[in-house]
Amino acid sequence: AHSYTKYNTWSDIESWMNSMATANSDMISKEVIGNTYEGRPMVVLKIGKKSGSTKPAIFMDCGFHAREWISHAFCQWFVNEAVTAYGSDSQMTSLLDQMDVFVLPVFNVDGYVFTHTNNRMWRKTRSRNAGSSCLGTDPNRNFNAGWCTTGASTNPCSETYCGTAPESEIESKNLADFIRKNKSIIKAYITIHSYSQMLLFPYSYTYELAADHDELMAVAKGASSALRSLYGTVYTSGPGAPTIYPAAGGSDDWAYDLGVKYSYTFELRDEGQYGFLLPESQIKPTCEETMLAVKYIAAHVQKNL
Ligand code: 0X9
Ligand code: ZN
Ligand code: ZN
Repeated sequence: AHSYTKYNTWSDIESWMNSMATANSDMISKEVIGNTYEGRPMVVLKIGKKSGSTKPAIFMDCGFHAREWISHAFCQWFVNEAVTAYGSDSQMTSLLDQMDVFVLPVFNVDGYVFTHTNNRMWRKTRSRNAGSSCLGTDPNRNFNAGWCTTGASTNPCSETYCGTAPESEIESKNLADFIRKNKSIIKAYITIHSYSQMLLFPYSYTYELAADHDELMAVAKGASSALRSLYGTVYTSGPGAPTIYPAAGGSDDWAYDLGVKYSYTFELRDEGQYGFLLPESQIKPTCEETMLAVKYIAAHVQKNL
């Protein structure tokens, strides 16, 4: 059964998405943006007050990397908070009145299933690679942003294999197609990873500063202090390359270069004590503090529409 304070299986997440959409049909609509390599649906939940005209939107995904289970947990938490806080929390109400939030709760569905059934530490997709017995591509090295020029590998057995071309993975292509199709309304792109407690923004494929560096940094610092205000969890903010490591082909850099100015990667708890095996007892505090940071970014985006 589904629980917000447990790491749910794909099957429980799938049923949960259906019940959330059915129970909140005035606020949530479901769209399948394509299927994964193994044929599972990539589901986007559009959350917002229904309106006659097209609304500007924020896009958020979770579960790029299969083993980063706190990421998947956060998207589910966010969807629930959004629908329950609407009408009582003034910021959430104003956000969902003015904007839609597209949430992709599980990007790398095949990988996530594999972490439950075979290998808890799996990271990549599960696609076959020609001429190799190693499976999978790192989806966060598979986007068209300095693709495979730094911090990525051409070896299919590597954890950071960039694939045969940008968007060679069907999951990356499905996401990129959806964002391209909705490019005129998407004002922010947020992608949730773990771990290391960082709030990153472009660029990671180069040390050059983004044109919007100062604003992106100011918003990241504001979001990080909002997060810290709840339990004292310290986040480091900065561009990917100097803050975590240079790594090309990420979805954040790709979305930014496409024109989505507010492009952020969260690296949630912790700093390595448990790493990817973050205990379920930390789901609630991690999600509650992260909500404050995401809402801070959303408020800034809204203010600048
Ligand atoms: O390496 C990554 O893809 C991310 N770290 S993780 O430990 N979750 O794998 C960081 C992504 C930062 N952004 C880019 N490299 N574009
Ligand atoms: Zn990751
Ligand atoms: Zn709450």
